[in-house]
Amino acid sequence: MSTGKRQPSRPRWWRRGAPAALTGLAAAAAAIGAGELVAAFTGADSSPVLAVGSQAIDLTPTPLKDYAVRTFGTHDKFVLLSGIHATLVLLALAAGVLSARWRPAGVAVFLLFAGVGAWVAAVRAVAVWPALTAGTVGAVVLWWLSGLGRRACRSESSGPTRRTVLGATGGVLAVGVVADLGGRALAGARSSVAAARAGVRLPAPAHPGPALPPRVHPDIAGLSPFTTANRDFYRVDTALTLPQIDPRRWSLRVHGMVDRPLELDFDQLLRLPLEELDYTLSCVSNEVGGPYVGTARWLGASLPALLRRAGVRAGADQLVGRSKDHMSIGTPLDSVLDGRPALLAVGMNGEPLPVAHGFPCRSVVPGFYGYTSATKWLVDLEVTAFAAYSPYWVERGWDRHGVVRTASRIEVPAPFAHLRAGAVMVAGTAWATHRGIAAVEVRVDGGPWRQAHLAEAVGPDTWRQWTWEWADAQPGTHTLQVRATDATGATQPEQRQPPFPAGATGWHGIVAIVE
Ligand SMILES: Nc1nc2c(c(=O)[nH]1)N[C@H]1C(S)=C(S)[C@@H](COP(=O)(O)O)O[C@H]1N2
Ligand SMILES: [Mo]
Repeated sequence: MSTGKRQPSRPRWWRRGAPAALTGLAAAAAAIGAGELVAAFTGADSSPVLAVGSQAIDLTPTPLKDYAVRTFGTHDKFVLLSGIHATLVLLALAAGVLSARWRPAGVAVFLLFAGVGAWVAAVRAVAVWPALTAGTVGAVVLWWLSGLGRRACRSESSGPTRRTVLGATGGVLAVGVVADLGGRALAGARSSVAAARAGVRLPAPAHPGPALPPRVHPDIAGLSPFTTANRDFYRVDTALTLPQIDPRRWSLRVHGMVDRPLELDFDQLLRLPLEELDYTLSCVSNEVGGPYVGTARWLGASLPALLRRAGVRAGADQLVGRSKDHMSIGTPLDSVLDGRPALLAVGMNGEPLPVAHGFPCRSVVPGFYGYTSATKWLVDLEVTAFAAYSPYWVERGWDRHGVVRTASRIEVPAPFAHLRAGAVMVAGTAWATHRGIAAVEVRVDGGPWRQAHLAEAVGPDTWRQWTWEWADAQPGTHTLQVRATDATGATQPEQRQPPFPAGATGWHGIVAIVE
């Protein structure tokens, strides 16, 4: 080069812009860290990131939410939080660059954040302090770092060097990340009800469930067990952090169109005669052949008995359950009272309800999808009318009744399994909760339907497993399909419908390769 001077390898906007952007990132880390630390004392659901995330879930249009559950399944919340964090990173980088040009601009971005966070907190009725602290800390830190940066640029001999600015930025970033992780760990430890749950002693049932007949489960490798272990039970809810309810501070209010409103604490609930119920719970969002279904032995008090004690008034046709996390779930009242074993459940497969499944109390009403019957973290029951109130999912367009549709799936062989020609065992599960399964049929390559062998039934409220021997599988690629008939004689329709708004329909099929 003519000057003999080493040319900068990167353009000027990068040399100036990248460190400036980093100051924005560091300020954001400090802000989030401060917010989490304060939230550790004001309650986990006041964390600004979680509050904004929860608000986003509630504002998400139904088709998008449906898509998210379908595409990301149980990871939908992780995807949402990642999206929020990615958005924050981009905004923070921009705030850093802005404040290098004009210091008040970056500060304004953080104050705007504080405003949005505080507004969301107010709407959700959680503490506004975490959001206000976060915004203020972010604004002050960015003001300070961008000041340092300017003075370094003017390269006053006594002023800070570029190295000092980068060091300060890195230090703030590290402190922010540590505060974030620490705040979240502290919030978890402070609010955890793990110890309280471990201390719960469930009484023996007054009405124990009969032992499961041994032949409810065909012993075939790859077929799901009849009873789903708690740790394998699907989880669907809108909770970004699991509500932590200390049973000693829990109570259930029963009110609305009743003659004698009542309130019941956990000890009183446990003193009621408890029943055991084997019951298959399923989610309306389950696709044909999907995994959002499970069977457990639930233990709980009779829900209809409690409603009778309160005295249901004429004209009521809906029972609305509300949870600690403000979910509302409405069930047709005549069904709850028609003699089916509806429960206020406290136990699941021999232990207190896991926190993820509604500890300390949830409802279950056989025959209905979870979204119209199975309120987790239940704290309030209101007897009302459909005309008077639309619960959360109904407000978002889902069918207000939510009666479980007949469903069946092939579990063995697995999709695209490579099989040896000859005799092949086909097996799976079918459910039509509260109606019961009367028949399951299987067909190969669109040929005639063949009756599957039904394993023993426990009752109409649980799924039924089935097997079918494919006697002479020939080499080639084959399609296997299944359909079930419920105890009313209705066979699953072939026509495919998506889960929205009343549950998926259509036959499940798999492709198998016979060699
Ligand atoms: N509080 C609360 N209860 C809830 C929900 C929820 O989002 N919040 N989701 C419902 C839905 S859609 C289903 S399918 C079941 C799932 O129960 P599980 O997670 O125990 O399997 O819970 C129901 N109860
Ligand atoms: Mo669901």
